Amino acid sequence: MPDLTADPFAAAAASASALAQRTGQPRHQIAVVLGSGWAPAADALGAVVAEVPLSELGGFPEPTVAGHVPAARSVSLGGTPVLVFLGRVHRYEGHSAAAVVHGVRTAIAAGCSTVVLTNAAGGIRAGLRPGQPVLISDHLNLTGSSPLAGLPPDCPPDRPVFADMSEVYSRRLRALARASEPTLTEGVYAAMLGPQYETPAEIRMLRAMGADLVGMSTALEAIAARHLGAEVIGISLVTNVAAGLSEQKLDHQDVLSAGRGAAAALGTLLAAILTAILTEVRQS
Ligand code: 8IG
Repeated sequence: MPDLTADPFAAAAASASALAQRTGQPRHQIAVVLGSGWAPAADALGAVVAEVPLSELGGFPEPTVAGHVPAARSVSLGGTPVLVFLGRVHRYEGHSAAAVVHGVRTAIAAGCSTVVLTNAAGGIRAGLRPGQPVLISDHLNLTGSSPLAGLPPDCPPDRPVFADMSEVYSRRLRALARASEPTLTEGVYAAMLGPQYETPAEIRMLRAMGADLVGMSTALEAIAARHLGAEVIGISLVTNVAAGLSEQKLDHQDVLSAGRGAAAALGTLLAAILTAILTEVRQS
């Protein structure tokens, strides 16, 4: 198994080859990363072809939470192989940026040209309410890290580390998503390192910087996917109003229960968006 730091792309290719072997699917077309609260949506994404624990693919960090086995699921959505990650790891857990984006790099090595990133987030913009899905229009990477920092020269060849980020979240895919779900609004996602939630002063700062949503994931994966030329779409589930914008204190359990309430609708939404994307691919 190639080392994640020495050559993350060789590591991703090795994981993709293990994935093909264990799922029986030589290629996948779309990758979906399910964030907090989104796991129940997995069952709406198509018939399960295979489910593989990430520990069998190499390069993924060992799970830290007992009883929870992170896995990748291969599903067939109307015959198209879709790769679904039933969870992710974060920088705040102590993982490197390379480890955080290993799933996305593996998916792209496995053939995915589209990456769908989901997360749970705090709502900063007035009017965003818990339970509401929001299409990510752009991000502020405030994590202080990048998956492109420290890459060996020419690794991979023909991919500049000074990657263009002028359209991280595809206009084309966002238009397709809005066409299939006209009530979807869009917002700018601020990615923080975490794991603590923000102070009210930090939320005022983020709002002044143009953020509508705040969370602790997604941006690094989106950067890694764009660096490799994949098209990206991101969806946040608002699970709480950001700090200082309501009377309530932020509590992880409240955040989780807001997610549970929205779970069924999220599956329907995600399946509709994937179907719209795939229909477009077939017609073109
Ligand atoms: I869910 O309010 C969720 N994740 N940083 N702030 C940050 N991350 C979050 C929040 C939030 N809510």
